[in-house]
Amino acid sequence: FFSVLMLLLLTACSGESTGNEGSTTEQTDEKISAKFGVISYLTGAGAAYGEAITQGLKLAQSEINENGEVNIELVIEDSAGEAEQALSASQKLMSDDSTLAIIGPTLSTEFFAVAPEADLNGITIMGTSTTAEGIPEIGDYVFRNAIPEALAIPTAMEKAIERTGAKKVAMIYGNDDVLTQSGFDTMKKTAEEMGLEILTIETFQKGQSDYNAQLTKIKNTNPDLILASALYNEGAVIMDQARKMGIEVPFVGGNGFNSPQVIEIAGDAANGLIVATPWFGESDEQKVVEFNEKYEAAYGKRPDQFAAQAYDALYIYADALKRAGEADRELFHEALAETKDFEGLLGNFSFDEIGDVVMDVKVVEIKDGKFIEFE
Ligand code: 1QQ
Repeated sequence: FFSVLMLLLLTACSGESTGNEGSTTEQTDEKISAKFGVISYLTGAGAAYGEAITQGLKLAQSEINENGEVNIELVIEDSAGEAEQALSASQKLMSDDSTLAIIGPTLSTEFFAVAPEADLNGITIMGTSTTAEGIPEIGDYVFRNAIPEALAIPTAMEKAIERTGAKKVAMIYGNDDVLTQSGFDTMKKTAEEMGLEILTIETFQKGQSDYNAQLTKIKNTNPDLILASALYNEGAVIMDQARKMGIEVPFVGGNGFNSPQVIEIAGDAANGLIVATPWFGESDEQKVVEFNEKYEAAYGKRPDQFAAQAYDALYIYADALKRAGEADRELFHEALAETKDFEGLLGNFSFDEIGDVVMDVKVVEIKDGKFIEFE
């Protein structure tokens, strides 16, 4: 009898979202349920990015659901950092009519494969870590809450140059990844605009383990500073090998370096890395301290930038869902696009008219094995 009653109640509540199996809590009239698809880099060389992102999402999910206004289900798929796998994961998610919107994938390389199709299908998609040039421009349904390299890198470079007085720079970047290529383009343009002398430009590929040839050339040009655009695995090894060769100058890195994995892999060799980020984990701001504590209690480690951005992203989605009033793809899209002055963990957040980020960025450096504020 009870289950029949529940069924009647559910059908009476809404014709929309009856697919929330696993939800045993009582339904109230106002409660909106929604299913979000997540595509994340969970296995392979850059899996720490995806691990942080999904942990940030899950922490936010449990808080949001506990709060009771909306109920969010996350369906998480692994992309392994591969564009093709990300695409098939997204097709699986999109073919489910009850998927309201998508979060991810992790890498810009993957995102450029997935987002055009989501856009074509009228499914909102938001990157929480995708910082290459041109992401929100993919289409009307495409958003991100990660700071674009075009904004982050010049901020980091200006501060680094101002403080070190560097005039001559060497550059190194991965030329087989959308983000590392885009970060390099921004670094080069910024260096030219700042009147810096570019001594040499070196390239590498994903998974490379020996940078001796590139670093020898860089060392011989005697730069004041190195500009590096890399994901954490390659970036950390580059720094490690550079220090072992006696290259002591600071590095300015792109978003790939915003992972504690750089310190984990390179150890002391990571000291002297300068990078821009909206996240400062050592902050004594109440909301940051609380987030650190909750995250550490849940996952046994400190959160990083990627966890923080994903955490905010789900709150931004939940906020849009509330304003949409129901789990409808069109209403959700409209509500999300109107996100303005959202107060998140990372501060005040709005979308601009194309779905790109409007928020502040900080510059941090690695010193004594920690990301500290770069004054
Ligand atoms: C991108 C990035 C990466 C560092 C995400 C993990 O910024 O691919 O756009």
